[in-house]
Amino acid sequence: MWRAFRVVAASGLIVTLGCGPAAPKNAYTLHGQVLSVEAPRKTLTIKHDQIQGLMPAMTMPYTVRDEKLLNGIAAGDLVTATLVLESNDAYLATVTKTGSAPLEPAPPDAPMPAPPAVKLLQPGEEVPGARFVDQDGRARTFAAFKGAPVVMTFIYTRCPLPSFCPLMDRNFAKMQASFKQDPSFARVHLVTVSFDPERDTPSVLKAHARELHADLTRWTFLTGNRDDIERFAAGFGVAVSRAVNDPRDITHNLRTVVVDSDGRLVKTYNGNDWTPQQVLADLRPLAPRA
Ligand SMILES: [Cu+2]
Repeated sequence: MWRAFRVVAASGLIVTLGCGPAAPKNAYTLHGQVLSVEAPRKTLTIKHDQIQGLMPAMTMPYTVRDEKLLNGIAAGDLVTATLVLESNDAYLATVTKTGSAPLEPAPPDAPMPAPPAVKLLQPGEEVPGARFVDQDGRARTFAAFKGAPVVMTFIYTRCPLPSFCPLMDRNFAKMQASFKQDPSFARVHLVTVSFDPERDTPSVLKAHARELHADLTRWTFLTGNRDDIERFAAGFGVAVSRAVNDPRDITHNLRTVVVDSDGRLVKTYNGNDWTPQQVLADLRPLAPRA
């Protein structure tokens, strides 16, 4: 009897899977509350619970490919959504409203320091000095990169979404490959700064660099004192917030900057939709004069 039942159950499972829409391989279910909806950018920010097998509780912006999924979804809605991860992208394939709840006001006594009151650097302005520690544990200053154009971005290695920090890494790896093929980029240096220095220690960054096949003579990974890094990063518009009760819950934006060989800001890219080709075009006029 028991054996027969198991066979039926097993075949029932096969039938269910076989008849459903092709389930994406890397699909995860998330439950959370919508904090904001940005329809023009097909984006909604969701504060969600742990996603089993993928990431801890987190507040993240997620995109949808089908904007109709955002119809009727508003801030405060409780939702269940399907997050699909592809090697180069992440998007929500379903968003289902399950209820709604008042949005939690920010706790009045949140120990989160206000974002450092840092003036946003303008093109032509010199990047302020800052101290870091590199992937080999050596003290580095930003000023030491002077003499070569620099492309710099800000990430954390545990970022779970392929379209965020890991995309910055992939773009940098592509640029590194282009630099090797074109002598006019011979002296350009890549710099990746982690804004999660507690976890991104020099040895973690070193392993990360190895995974990316980074040539450490051309690409430096920096960590250091968290407050110093946040202040430095804020000058470029990088905003990082960490949940009060779970500092692993990092919400962040993306900024990638081009700095000339005199250490002056040339250009800032916001977000994740810049391409290596755009940055190479920015670098061409900066190539060091012979
Ligand atoms: Cu990230």
